[in-house]
Amino acid sequence: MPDVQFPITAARHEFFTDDARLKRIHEKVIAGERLDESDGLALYRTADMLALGWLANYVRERMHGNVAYFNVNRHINHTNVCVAACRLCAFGRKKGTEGAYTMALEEVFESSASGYTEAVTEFHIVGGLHPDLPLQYFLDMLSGLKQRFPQVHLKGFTMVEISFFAKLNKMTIREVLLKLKEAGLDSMPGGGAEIFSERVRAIICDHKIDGSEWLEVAREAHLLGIKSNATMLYGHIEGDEDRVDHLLKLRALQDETKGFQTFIGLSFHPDHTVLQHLPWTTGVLDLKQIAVARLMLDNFPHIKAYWQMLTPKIAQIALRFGADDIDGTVVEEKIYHDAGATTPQGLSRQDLIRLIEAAGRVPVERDTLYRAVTRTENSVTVAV
Ligand code: V47
Repeated sequence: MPDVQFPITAARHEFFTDDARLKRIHEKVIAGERLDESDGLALYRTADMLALGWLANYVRERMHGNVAYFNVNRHINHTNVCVAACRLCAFGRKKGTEGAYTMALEEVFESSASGYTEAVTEFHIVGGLHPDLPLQYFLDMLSGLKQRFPQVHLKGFTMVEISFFAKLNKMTIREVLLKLKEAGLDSMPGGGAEIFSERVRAIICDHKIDGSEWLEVAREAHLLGIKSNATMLYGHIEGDEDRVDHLLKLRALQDETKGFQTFIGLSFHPDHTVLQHLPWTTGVLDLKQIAVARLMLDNFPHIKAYWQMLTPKIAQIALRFGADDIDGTVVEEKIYHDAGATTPQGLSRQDLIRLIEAAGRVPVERDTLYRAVTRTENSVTVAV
C-alpha cells in the first residue's frame, strides 16, 4: 500500500459483479494484498469489463488520485538496419536493401531540433541492431545531444540493443552501460521485452536475446542507478498464461531492484510483418491489458496507455481503467507506423491536455522521472 492515500472516486460507486473470482480479488485489492498467478488468469478471463475496470481504477486512484501524466518528448529512430529478422517487426531492414537507412550523427542532431516548437524534455532513442556501428557512434550521439540540448533527458536503447553492443564490442553489459551513462544516457526505455515465454519468443522473435537475458540487462542497469521502463507485446500468438508469466517476472525483478518506472503494454500491429495474417487487437483486449497490468504490477509506480499504439480515444478511456500516463508528443514515429499504425505521428501539448481533461483527469506535464514540469513563456522548470 502506498504511503500517501488519495481520495478514491471509484469508491463512490458500489462494486458489483456476478463473477465469483472477481469477488475474491476485490477483497484482496481493498486489503492491499498481492494478487497471484491464478488471480491474473481470472482477470484476463473475466467478461465483466466494468468490474475489472473498477478494480484497476481503484488501485490507480489510490496511487495517483485524479492526476494523469504526459510529457513533451521526441522519438529518434537513428537506423532501421537490423541483423535480427523478427517476425513481429515491420521496421527492420537488412543492410543495403531497399528502404534501409542510417542517420549520420549530424542528421540525428538536426532532426532532434526540428519538427516541433515547444521545448522537449525527453529524447526517446531506439534503433535496429546495426552490424557496423561502433559503440563510439552511440557515445558521440549521446554526448553531442547533451552538448546541444543540455536540459533534455536522454532515454535510450532497449535491453536488446545494449546486449548487442556488448557482443559486437566484446565488452560486458556493465562496461557498455557505464560508458553510455558517462556519455549522457539518463535512463532506458522498456522495449524489446516482447513476451518472455520461450515457446512464443521462438516464433515471433527467435533472433533476439531470451527473456532471462532481457531481465539480466535490466537488473544491471538498475544496479548502476539507470532507471528503465518495461514493456510487453500482446495480441499475437501468446496466451493468458504467457501474459501472466511475463508480468510476474517483471514484478519479481522490481521487488529486487525498484528500477522500473513505467509498464507499457504494446498492442501488436501486424501490417507488413510476417505475422500479418493475425488480426489487430480489439478495444476490449487493450483496456483489459491496461487493467490487468495495474492490478498485477503492484510495485510499478506507473502504467502507461501509449496513445500512439492504442489510439488517442482508447488511451483516454484507459485513464479510467488503470493507466495514469498517456506518454508524450512523440513528433515522429517509425516502428508502429511501418506496421500499419493509423494514429498521427505526433500530438501537441495542447492536444494531450485536452484528451486528459476530457477524461475528467487533471493533466500534469512530467519529465522522464515523473517530476512536474512548469512552463512560462521563455522557460521550462522541473520541480525537484
Ligand atoms: O521493442 C516492434 C515493439 C518496441 C512492433 O519505454 C512492435 O516509454 C507492435 O519500446 N507491433 C519499441 N509493437 C517501442 C518501445 C516503447 C514505445 C513507447 C514507449 C516506450 C517507453 C517504449 O516496439 C519494440 C517492440 O517491442 N514493436 N514491432 C509491431 N509490429
